Amino acid sequence: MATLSFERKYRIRGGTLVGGDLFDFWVGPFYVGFFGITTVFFTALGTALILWGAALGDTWNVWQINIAPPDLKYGLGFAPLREGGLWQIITICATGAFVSWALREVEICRKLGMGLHVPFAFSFAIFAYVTLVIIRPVLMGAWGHGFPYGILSHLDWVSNTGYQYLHFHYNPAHMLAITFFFTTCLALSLHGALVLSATNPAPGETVRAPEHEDTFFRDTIGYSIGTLGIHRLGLFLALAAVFWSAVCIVISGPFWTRGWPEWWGWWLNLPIWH
Ligand code: UQ2
Repeated sequence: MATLSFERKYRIRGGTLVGGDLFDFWVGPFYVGFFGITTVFFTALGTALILWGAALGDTWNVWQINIAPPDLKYGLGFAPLREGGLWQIITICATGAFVSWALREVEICRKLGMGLHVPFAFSFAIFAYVTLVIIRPVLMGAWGHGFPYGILSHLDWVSNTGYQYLHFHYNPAHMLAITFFFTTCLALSLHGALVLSATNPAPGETVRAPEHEDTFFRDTIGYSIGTLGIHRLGLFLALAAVFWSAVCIVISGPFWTRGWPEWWGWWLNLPIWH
């Protein structure tokens, strides 16, 4: 079915979560909806505040621009705009824009009669960001524990935060997250290579169907996870990587304040060694 005739069938009223029919319209190819309005609002305000924060700084070098969170002395209160208050409002705008975008995805899924897998997956990315700039700072009692908004400055924050716990690679949740990131890469490279090898053959060769893909993996490793299965596995691996990333940082500080190598003392202290 051509895209335009398909859209005539599905570009229909309804499926909105709030606002009824009021925002249930399109602008060109884009669905608007209540959450399209809130996305544009938070994005425009947040971007303007980032530009303001950059203008208050002492450089326009894109690598060095930095908008820092408040000093720890402000705790969980509001800080003056120039002393982290901008960072606080930008964080509200960013969270508002991300959540609005996820809910707009939900409305579009409902119109199309699709599952909610895409907004569900996006919610994990939002969760990871919210963990860094809201959940962990609240658990530690100060907005100053959030990361600064700047290209090099946020890298410095990651490095410094890691070294605060001596050696972050000994954090068990960090180990799990990295393993899931690597396995995600393995799964996508296997999948992308397999699909291209079957559907994009050399000139003169015929395109192959999924039974050839199954057969390739049955012949090489005795098992094929299947065309639906590889996508379920890929979604699981990617979401697990993001989930354990959020866990590894939220336990650092709120639940473990010493170096991560020391955490493994429980293993060294098992009675079986004595
Ligand atoms: C597969 C299959 C696909 C695939 C891939 C496999 C026809 C087009 C990549 C093979 C994947 C397996 C065996 C799982 C590997 C496990 C991990 C943890 C990486 O069988 O079905 O569909 O793309």
